[in-house]
Amino acid sequence: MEYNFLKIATEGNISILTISAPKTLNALNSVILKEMDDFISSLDCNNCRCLVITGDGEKSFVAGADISEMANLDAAQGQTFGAQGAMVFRKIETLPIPVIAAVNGFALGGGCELAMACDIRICSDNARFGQPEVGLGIIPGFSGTVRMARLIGMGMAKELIYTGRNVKADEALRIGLVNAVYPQAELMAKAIEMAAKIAANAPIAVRYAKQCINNEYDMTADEAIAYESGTFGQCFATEDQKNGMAAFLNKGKCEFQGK
Ligand code: CO8
Repeated sequence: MEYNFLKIATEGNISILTISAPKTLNALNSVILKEMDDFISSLDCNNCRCLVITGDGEKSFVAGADISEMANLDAAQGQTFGAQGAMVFRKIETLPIPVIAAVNGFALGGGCELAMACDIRICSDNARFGQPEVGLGIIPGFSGTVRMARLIGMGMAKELIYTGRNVKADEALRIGLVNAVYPQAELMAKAIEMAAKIAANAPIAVRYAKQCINNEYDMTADEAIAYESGTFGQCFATEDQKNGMAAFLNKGKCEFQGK
């Protein structure tokens, strides 16, 4: 598929999605969101074992939703635009395979929300995170009020969303918004290294782990424990489990087939 605002690359069984709208620091408009939806929906998760999302250039991951597109929306149009972004980000969050955000600069508004919809966030040392929406007369509309409190806790999420202040990479690391910070030049190599480590593991088990962590979040402890036990049991119906354990017992290494 041809895209105007996305660059797609593949390294082995890892896919790399680069959002590319240099004139607006990769801000998300409805066309880019549609292209992201098309790409996510068409991704072959049987062959691809991990997705990395980044932004083009060295300045910005995604500088938010496109303010020029939003400026004249009425309430109904605002809801439609918000729902479009929220739907695409939910597809990313629930994609069967893990998604790593390699945040290479500004991750503001919808950019921070996109990063939070990914499973794991790492960033460059020049990255800046923030939810500046209240300074524009709106609130985070791509599920930022939902995910930020879950990720970094209610108190810190409320501070960041009410003040709209920017968070530098070192603070993002301290508050758990990102897992690691690297020099800009090393970021993509580190993201691919992490993706390759994930991709070398048993893919069905990795999927089940993601499914468990996501789905168990909204369950009671008893429901969650039962859900994990059931899913754990399913692992024993895979060839990967048989081959992985046999390889361990024979002091070898397993090339998992995802069966
Ligand atoms: N939308 C549209 N254009 C943008 C955006 C954006 N979010 N961000 C940057 N641009 C454009 C600038 O207008 C500028 O264009 P031009 O060259 O034509 O003047 C170009 O990108 C370069 O930007 P700057 O000159 O401003 O670059 P600086 O290095 O001076 O500043 C910043 C970089 C700090 C990132 C600055 O551009 C900025 O503050 N951008 C806006 C950040 C922001 O407020 N983002 C949040 C937007 S709101 C949002 O994301 C809500 C999500 C939920 C939506 C729900 C819908 C209902």
